[in-house]
Amino acid sequence: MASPLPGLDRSRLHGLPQLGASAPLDPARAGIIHLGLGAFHRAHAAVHTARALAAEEGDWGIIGFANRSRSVVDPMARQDGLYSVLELSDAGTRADVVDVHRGFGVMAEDPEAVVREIADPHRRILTLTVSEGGYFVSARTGRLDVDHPALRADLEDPAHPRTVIALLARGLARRALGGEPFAVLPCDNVSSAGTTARAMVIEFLELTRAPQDVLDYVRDQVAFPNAMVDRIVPATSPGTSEQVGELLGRRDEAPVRAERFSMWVMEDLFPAGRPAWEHGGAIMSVQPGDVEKYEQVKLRILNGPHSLIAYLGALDGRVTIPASFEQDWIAEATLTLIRDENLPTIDLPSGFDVDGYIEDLTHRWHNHDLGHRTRQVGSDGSMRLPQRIPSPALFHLTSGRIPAMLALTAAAWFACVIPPRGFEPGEQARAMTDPDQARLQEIVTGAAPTTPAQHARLLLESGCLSEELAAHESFVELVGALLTTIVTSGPRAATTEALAASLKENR
Ligand code: CS2
Repeated sequence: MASPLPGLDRSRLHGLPQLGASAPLDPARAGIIHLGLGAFHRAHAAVHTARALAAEEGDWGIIGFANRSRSVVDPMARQDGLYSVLELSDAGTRADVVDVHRGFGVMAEDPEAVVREIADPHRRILTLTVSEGGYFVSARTGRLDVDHPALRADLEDPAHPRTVIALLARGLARRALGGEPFAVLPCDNVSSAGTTARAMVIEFLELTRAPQDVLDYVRDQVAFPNAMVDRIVPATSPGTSEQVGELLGRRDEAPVRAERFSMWVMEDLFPAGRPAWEHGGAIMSVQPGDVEKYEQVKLRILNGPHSLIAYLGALDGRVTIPASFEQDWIAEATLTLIRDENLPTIDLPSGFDVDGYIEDLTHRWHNHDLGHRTRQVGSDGSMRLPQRIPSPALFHLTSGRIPAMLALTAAAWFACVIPPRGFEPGEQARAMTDPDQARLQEIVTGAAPTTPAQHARLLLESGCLSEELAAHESFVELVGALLTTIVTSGPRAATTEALAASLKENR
């Protein structure tokens, strides 16, 4: 039997391709806190930060907190904070060791540690990847979701915060005592994520009757830059460690895999300083308002259509995004959604090459080596689709046109995750998870609809995408008709029907 590979640690880094500062980073002076230490952060912001540090030194080590699980923090701590990023593209496969993390914790186990870190004047920026649900925005009101049980518990007992919004509020309140400026930089696919996070934190502070000087501090001294983040990062699989082992000759227990493409555009609002991210591949200096335009590009050209590929593909039995996107009918549906329905709703950033972005994207979706799964992209639709469907759909509906590919996205989501009684969506769809699945299922079970069209109506009228959208009868009817076709004749027939109806005038 071959002898096991040596593990990854600082004494064995020599000769490996590395990303990070050449000078040691002092954990006590690490300038960044990250909440949500998962694969995306480690393949995206951490890589850009490590590259920035390689170009220009600074106290920008990262203290990383996982949400609940120890599955990443334990091996990373054992490996001196090191891990590798396996890059898979048709330009080849490579692995680099990233060296930028200097401390670890688990939010659910020790929330007070997060509060302490935020109050520490050496920390100057907090980055966030907590997914759409972590912002606690009500899809109904656009304000803080005060009906959410976890948030309600924090509102009742703000001294023992559990949710990210309450942790931020508590941490910033303590930091206000010293008054050092700070920046909170969200890195999730949420529209105007910085502005949104700021509004939720301030609303939380107001609802919990925070002192005026704390509110003044957060309003005046804490920046919440908006940002657009883009890199496809599938979940790490057991094969990732094997591939890294072959490339680096080391045993890495916490690798991540990603495509080659990576983009990060952010507002340059960092009152306490920042890494030289412009030297680490990020775009910093854009016109005012442009970052939000980049966010819309990302949500409507990539994320929304990505969901459509995942749901149609899963219903067609496809395991991965590339296997799904290489079906002609799925590609046609996706490109019609991008070009005809979503693109006209976007105000493009100045100088942005949208055709180039779309061309790159179709290439990225063909990446078989990456093996991004339809079940992963299709999960958490109840959190993701409210960011992806209602605004562009309303843009057309209010002008009397039918956004049929957006309706198809909703119908295919229902078919996969909250299927009508008696419809079997298949193994890939069954494997999709969603925190709201049981509640949505209950809505339809309780009302016992007799047709797929009634099933779709009940779900839409529950406001699961948006109450405003559910008030458009033509949209509700079309989602019902498309769900009926999926059930009776399959996703391909429903796609043909949607393509024929796309942007027809609604008379
Ligand atoms: C995907 C994103 O799962 C999803 O919803 O659309 O995770 C997507 O891969 C990234 O945003 C790409 O930047």
